[in-house]
Amino acid sequence: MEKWREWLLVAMVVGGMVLALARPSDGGSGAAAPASPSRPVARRSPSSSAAENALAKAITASNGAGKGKVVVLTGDVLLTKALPLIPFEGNLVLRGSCGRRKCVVDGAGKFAIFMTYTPGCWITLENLEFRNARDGAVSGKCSVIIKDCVFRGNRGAPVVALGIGDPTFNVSSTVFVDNNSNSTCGALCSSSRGGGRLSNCSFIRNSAMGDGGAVYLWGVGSKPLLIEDCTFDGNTAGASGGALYIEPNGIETYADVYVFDTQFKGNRAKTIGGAVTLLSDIKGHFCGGGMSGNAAGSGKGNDLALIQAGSLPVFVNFCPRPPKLSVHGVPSMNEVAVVDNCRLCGVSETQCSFPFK
Ligand SMILES: *[C@@H]1O[C@H](CO)[C@@H](O)[C@H](O)[C@H]1NC(C)=O
Ligand SMILES: *[C@@H]1O[C@H](CO)[C@@H](O)[C@H](O)[C@H]1NC(C)=O
Ligand SMILES: *[C@@H]1O[C@H](CO)[C@@H](O)[C@H](O)[C@H]1NC(C)=O
Ligand SMILES: CC(=O)N[C@H]1CO[C@H](CO)[C@@H](O)[C@@H]1O
Repeated sequence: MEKWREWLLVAMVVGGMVLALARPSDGGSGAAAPASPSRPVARRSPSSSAAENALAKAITASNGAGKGKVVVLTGDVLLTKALPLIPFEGNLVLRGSCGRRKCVVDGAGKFAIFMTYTPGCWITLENLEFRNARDGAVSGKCSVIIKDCVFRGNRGAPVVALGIGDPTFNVSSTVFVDNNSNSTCGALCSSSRGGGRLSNCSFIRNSAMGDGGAVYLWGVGSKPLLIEDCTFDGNTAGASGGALYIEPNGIETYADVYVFDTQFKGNRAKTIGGAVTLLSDIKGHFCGGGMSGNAAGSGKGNDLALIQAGSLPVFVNFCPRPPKLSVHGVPSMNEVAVVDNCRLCGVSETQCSFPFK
């Protein structure tokens, strides 16, 4: 079992305990001043320590007086200690307002940033940069909405990680650059069944020691995953799936993954699947986009690896027409890949042909 999954399981087990510890300070402190949109919490607090305190209070209040209220950060925060955990059923909405640049929340290479062990929470982040987090910028069981953000130079455990359960993610216009993970997924991973969407995101030079140099999705479930208008450039995996590694949870039949108008360039995997690795019983729908300059250390599937993990094949289709790709099938191409139709890509079936047979 991969390290981060183990970690998530441990997190589930200790969840109840953490919740009990967190309860006394949930909401009731009164000291927290989460802002309404017109009264930003940190506007009068230009120093990092004031902003750090305000952020900590906003987190604590996110299941009390501050639930769902927009907290506006107007200065950078360099963490000097760990922030509180996102409370059970908390709803934190944080927006940066630092003029033309993004306000930075910096983990100082020592601290994780937003963590939770309990479900039922939401985290919304807008117009912020997260740097130098150690062992996670956003992790746990909250659903996340991330818009116009940057994740740069974070390291250790996965940067954005959604745990087991039903959390969902909606990440748009966000850049993940130079993040490193010491297990799977250099940038984002999810073991949720809640589905999710990545839209207009860039994943640049992220690296993972295990599978999925940028993105690793496990336990996809019946809710679809959508990756649209994204770029995966120069990501590296110490194992398989230089940019993307996706495997289903084996409970639901067929998980749909839609990859629309997305470019994969110069990604590398040590084993197979230089850009993308899909395991059965995934249905991968690649519509538009392209792959170039990707490489697998084994020379097998420089672009794409399709792995039959159970008895079922991997379904994959490229629309409107198959590009010339380096594809590797395990155990063999004929057994793992089955032609699907192009309807879901908005192209009629007759315009579609199967690339591998
Ligand atoms: C890497 O992973 C281990 C175990 O998962 C963790 O304890 C460690 O702190 C991580 N981070 C770094 C920066 O090595
Ligand atoms: C995801 O976020 C985008 C951009 O903010 C928004 O347009 C879209 O409606 C959101 N989708 C869902 C399902 O919440
Ligand atoms: C896409 O994301 C970039 C940031 O990487 C942003 O500058 C651009 O405005 C976004 N485009 C759209 C259509 O939202
Ligand atoms: C803080 C950190 O580990 N930064 C690294 C992020 O990734 C790039 C490239 O993968 C490295 O060059 C950085 O040192």
